[in-house]
Amino acid sequence: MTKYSLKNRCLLVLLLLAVINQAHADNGYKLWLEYNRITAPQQAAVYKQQLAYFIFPAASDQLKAAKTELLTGLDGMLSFIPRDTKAIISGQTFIVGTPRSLKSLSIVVPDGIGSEGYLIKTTLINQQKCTIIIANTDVGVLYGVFNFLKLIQIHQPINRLDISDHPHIMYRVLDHWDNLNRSVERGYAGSSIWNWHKLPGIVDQRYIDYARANASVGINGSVINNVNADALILSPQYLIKIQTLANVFRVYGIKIYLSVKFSSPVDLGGLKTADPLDATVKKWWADKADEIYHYIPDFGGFLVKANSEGQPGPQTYGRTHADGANMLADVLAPHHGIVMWRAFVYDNNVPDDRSKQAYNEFKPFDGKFRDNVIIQVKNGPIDFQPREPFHPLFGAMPNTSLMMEFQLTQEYLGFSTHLVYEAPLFAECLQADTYTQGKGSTVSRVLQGDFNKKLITGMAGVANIGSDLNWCGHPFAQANWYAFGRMAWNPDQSPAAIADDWLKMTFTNDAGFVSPVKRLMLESRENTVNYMTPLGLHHIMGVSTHYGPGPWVDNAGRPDWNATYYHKADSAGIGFNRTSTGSNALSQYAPEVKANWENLQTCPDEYLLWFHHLSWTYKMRSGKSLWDEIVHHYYMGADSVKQMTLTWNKMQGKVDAERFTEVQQLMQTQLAEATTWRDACVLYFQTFSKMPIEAIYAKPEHPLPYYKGMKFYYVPGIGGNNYMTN
Ligand code: GCW
Repeated sequence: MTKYSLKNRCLLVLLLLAVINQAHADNGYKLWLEYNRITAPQQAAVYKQQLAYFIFPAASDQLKAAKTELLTGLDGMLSFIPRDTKAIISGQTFIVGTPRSLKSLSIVVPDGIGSEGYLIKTTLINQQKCTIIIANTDVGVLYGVFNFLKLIQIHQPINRLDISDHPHIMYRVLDHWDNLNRSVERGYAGSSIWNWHKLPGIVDQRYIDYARANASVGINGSVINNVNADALILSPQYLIKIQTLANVFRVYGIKIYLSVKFSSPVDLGGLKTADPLDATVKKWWADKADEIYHYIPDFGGFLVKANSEGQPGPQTYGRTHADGANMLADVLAPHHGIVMWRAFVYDNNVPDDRSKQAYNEFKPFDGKFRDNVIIQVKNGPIDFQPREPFHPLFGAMPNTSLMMEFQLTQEYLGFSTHLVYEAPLFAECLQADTYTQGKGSTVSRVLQGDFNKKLITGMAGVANIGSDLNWCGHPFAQANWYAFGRMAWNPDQSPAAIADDWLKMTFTNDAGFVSPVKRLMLESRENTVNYMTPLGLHHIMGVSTHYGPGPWVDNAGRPDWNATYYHKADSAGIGFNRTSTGSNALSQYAPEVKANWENLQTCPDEYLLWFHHLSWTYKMRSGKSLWDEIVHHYYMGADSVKQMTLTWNKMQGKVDAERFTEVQQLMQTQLAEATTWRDACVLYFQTFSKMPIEAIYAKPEHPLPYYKGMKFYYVPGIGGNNYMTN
């Protein structure tokens, strides 16, 4: 007893506590596939009883992956592995597979599930009660297994199941803006996860875990390189590296796509031109396609940014977007590949409102693209702003396949220090009514091909993934990757239901945590709109870096990169007049939408300054003047971050200490940055309004020159050794 002094004993206790604490530490690497142990003994016992035996023959790589996942999940949650059986033991057996893999059981998959759907059902087989997870294909089984595991992750009963599900969108892809030097354009979570130098020899476990996470939400494609593409990606040296990635991804039902530089025949092939109508150019691309498919037989296709922000394209050679896209489509068609051609085009030499240019350039080509071309359109007509109205191209090209491009990486949403759950932003756009086919023609229905079944359908998310331990920089940014996958699978799912699942899978099922934090997530995007760009303001961030406020920016490289181009604040008022007395961008929408947004009585406050230039004293619905309303929104936004910190502080002890502290610190940073946004914008706009900030609000901490003079060095996301400041 006397062997240890009191001091030593105290040290031992401290050490033990540290070890226990360590056991609860969680760096977030496992994402929503934590498979947390179910600690309530009775609940665990019920699951174990129901899952005691299984029949899961797994011959293919995909089925093997599904089986491994299932066992990993059950082991993690229940600390138990089911036993293989041949005979069904009633009420205690589950059966997993396809009609082919389960041939001895004569399983029938119901109609409508398609090639990627699945059925999870409690049923009778040979008069014995069992649970089946079945699909037409191995990848369908994989999706079914992930969803079955989810039921247990979120503590659902599994004794009376009848779930049949299938994707509503065909191409569900992540777009990585990753450069070959491992910098990530607009990436805020470290460097690229593709370790090009070590490929093809070294298969990083991250590639596998990335693929697992994607498959768990149904993402079936990955564009692995930046749309500002390097032609080298098509060289044999890189194709062999890409082959290794493709081999990993294939097991999880994910196809690889490449962003290609339109001038590759010149840059890489040494040709004199990249004119899409030139025979040698066509041959170069056809040979290149054959070469790619030699390495990667199930290669998905190309993503192209053409004639946009300095990238080459068919217009460089006097040709059209259709000429360029169709030429590439023709070389991919024999291999069943597709072309995703971006509509993100605008040109400062075109003397028209930037928001109108994509529509003007693409609408005339409706019906002119090959069947394996899909036009990738950003959710709004400018550029992933905290809030934009839906892009007028949705519904406007009924004879062309259109896919959605959302941005998961928070280029305009506070990078990876701000907690912004993006599903409400996605849903707002997806549920917007385009009226292009009458009332109810929502963006979601347009994307699902409801108005032309022959089309191919897709949704892309610009990835927020990097080499950070927790993948996305902010523990809550993982929710945006997760939500994107869920909404690409079914665009009509609710942000609240997705947040609920994600919180339970990622953190805990404790209702005392899930319910307040879910509310916090659901409000977070609106908070950010309020402290950055309320009432329809947009594009007022720092130049180039896009970090922090920059409403004063008026000397950027191009006029349409200036903040002043967008807010048009002057002594008379503020806002961009896009009505028929202004740029008339509204004419690009269906008459019902145009009428609604053109009329100040019906235009929602959210879009007010996007479409209208109004006087500072304009009387808002609230009764306040426009100026007071702007100020109110900025203060409300920053204050809501303060509220968020208070809610989070109460969560201490409900989640692991590591992530609790990390989020707590991130929120303090967010609060400071939100306050900067508020003060800088209010002070700047006040130089035009000349109206006071109501006395109920705290005075900005510093005068305007202080904010204008803020310098930020080596801001992440702009690549290479670029050293740009605001
Ligand atoms: O939002 C802008 C970004 C660019 C990006 C471009 C695009 C990849 O600031 O960094 O380039 O959009 O979507 O092509």
